[in-house]
Amino acid sequence: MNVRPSQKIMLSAVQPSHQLTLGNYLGALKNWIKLQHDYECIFFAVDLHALTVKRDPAQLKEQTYQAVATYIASGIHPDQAILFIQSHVPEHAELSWILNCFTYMGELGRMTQYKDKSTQQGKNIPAGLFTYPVLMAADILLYQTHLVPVGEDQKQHLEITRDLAIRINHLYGENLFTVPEIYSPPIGARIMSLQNPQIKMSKSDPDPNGVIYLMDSDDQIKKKFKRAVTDSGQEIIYRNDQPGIKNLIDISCALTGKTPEEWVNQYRGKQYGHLKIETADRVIETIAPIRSKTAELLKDRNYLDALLKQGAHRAREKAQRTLSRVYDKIGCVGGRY
Ligand code: AQP
Repeated sequence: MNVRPSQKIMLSAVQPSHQLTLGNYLGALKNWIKLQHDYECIFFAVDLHALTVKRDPAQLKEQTYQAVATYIASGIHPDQAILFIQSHVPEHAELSWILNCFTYMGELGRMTQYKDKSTQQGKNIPAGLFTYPVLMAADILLYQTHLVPVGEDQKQHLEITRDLAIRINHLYGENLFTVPEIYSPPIGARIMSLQNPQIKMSKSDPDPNGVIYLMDSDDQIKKKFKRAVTDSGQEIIYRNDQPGIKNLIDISCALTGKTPEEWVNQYRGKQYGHLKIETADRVIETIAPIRSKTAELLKDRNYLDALLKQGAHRAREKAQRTLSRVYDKIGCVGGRY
């Protein structure tokens, strides 16, 4: 069956595990906004995913609202996209259990994010950290999603999602699930920490100086860029063995659409300090309006609650359609929906 682009589903989400970062914006949100007119869009805050690590309940609630407000403040159209909170749609957890029964321990054990996060966790690793990619597969397959825009770090989880869809479709002889495509931006898919350009910029980095949060003040942003770890050379070049400088150029490219060569030419004969200060200015230009719009939206909880309620309702209609087909195909007695 041919599907017109307007009928295709684009879906993506962010964990409200902390305030959103410049990495989340450049690797994910900016692309949601760019692509939103070509798809029917589903965006949500994955609070159940955030539970894989111990959280302060009040903070998790606040950051969940903040994530949704940031989507809108960044440019997602709230009257067009389906916006909701993952735990408001119980079908995610239901499908996740079913998918767990089709997922192999070996494939989950190979996930880089599991290896990294379980090492940080030490003893008593929650099972949820291990099965996280299965819940993510449920998030996506529930809506017969065509396209998932994500940063580089989530590509491996998307591959498992695709494998599961293909495996289950093959077992039940029918296209139960749409096999989703991955969209990762050519630049900006992996923004690195400003303090350690060998690791990605992460919301939950214990060193806040490495992370630009979208709610950071102009002053904080300037200070963080000023302190950014650069390399021992003098020249501004774009090379893997100069990861600190490369990261600053990548940030400028992702913000402006210019190429690394254009920035290198622009900074010929200039010093690292110029690049740091001007990258901070470019970031502030983008982030400051998002920050103030987010703060404004957060003052009106009634508006956000009404929007999220409507979003969950629209999402459940779609989710229940998939889930009832799945129950039927795998042998559970139907009739519930
Ligand atoms: N540094 C990054 N560069 C580019 N894209 C990034 N993303 C995350 N960090 C970067 C993309 O943002 C989307 C939402 O990510 P997530 O919140 O679901 O989980 P994550 O990938 O684990 O993000 P964080 O910031 O590192 O969170 P914590 O510290 O809580 O684990 C995804 O599309 C992701 O690729």
